[in-house]
Amino acid sequence: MTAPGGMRRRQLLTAGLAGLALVDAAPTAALAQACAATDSLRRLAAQKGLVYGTTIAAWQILHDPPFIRLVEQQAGLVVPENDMKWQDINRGRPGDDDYSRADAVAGFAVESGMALRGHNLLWYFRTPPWFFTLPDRKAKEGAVIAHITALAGRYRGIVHSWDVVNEPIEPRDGRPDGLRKAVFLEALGPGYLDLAYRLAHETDPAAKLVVNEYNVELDAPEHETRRVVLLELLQRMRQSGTPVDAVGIQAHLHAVGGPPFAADRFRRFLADIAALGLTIEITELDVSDEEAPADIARRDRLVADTYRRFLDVALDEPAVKVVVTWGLSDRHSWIVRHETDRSRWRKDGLPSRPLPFDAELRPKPAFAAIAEAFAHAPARTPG
Ligand code: 9MR
Repeated sequence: MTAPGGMRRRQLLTAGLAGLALVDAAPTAALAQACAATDSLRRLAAQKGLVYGTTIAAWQILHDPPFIRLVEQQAGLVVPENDMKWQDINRGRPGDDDYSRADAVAGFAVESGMALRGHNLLWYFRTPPWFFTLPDRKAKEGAVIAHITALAGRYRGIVHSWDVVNEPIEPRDGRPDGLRKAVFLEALGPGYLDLAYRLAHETDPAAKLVVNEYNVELDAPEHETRRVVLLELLQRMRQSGTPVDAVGIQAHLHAVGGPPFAADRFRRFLADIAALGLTIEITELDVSDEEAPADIARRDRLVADTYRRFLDVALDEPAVKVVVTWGLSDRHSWIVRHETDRSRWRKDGLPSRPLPFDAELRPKPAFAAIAEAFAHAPARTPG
């Protein structure tokens, strides 16, 4: 990693943690035992030229030291689950930005020698409410430019890859180009993508620029359409010289229910992305168990098998360079927190178990499945 341009590394950490009481606690005996018995996903991934990472949050750095120690043991990369989203940085009026949580995550990554993913510069779903009330196109373009310049500029030189535009496609919206009819497209037209990627590149030339998308891995007409539309978008971006380096595949999977994994089509899809000269990052992998049986051993087995089936195919593609799980322990997961659609909650009210470590930070079969997938993956050039 090169030296940061926006802020000095030490400044990032101290600025982010300023004013907040830093809790520190000795590791529990149980955690120490589990860690000793557990190889690290970071090391297994690195042996194959892969980077393994997880989400974290600033409040976890401050208030959950045992979890953070597990992150330091297991992950080579972190991504703020929410702390860099526009609406999380700006909770008030234009310009009234609070980067303290984002700074804390970035500072933690730097201090721990981990790579940092930037998530994200633009996402229709987390745009501050005032943006929608700006009077005209010029004002909206100005706000987008100011936001990207400020956010990408602040962490210049320390971000491994930026999700520049999160979730830009939605074929169901009916446009011939498959783009999502949402705030930025409506305000600035389809050219907003080129504007965002060019500006991100100018602001932080070292960061890889990613198009991050979901629902592109199953054997279902909707997923097939999304694969086609996403490839077409990437082709257009390559042809027009829009600076894009990688595709982020979120991969929020389900252990039971819904369409099956489209192993062969997904394999071809990854090869098609690679043929465009792009790398691939698995950016938000988790496995929800809402329709799996209550019995924990059976449930954990089904979740683990889902991780393994998916990763075995994904990691066969040498353009895949990064695997991020959307959380590391069931202690901190959007699925367990019920931030998913109500239809996706377990009917029996039992807590979900979607991640490699349980809520007590003990490794689960999902951990072993990911470890084995890394161990069996072909080696690749790091990217
Ligand atoms: O996990 C995130 C959850 O805590 C937030 O409430 C939600 C809205 O900001 O975003 C979740 O993360 C999403 C990610 O940023 C983009 N892809 C889908 C993820 C799950 O909704």
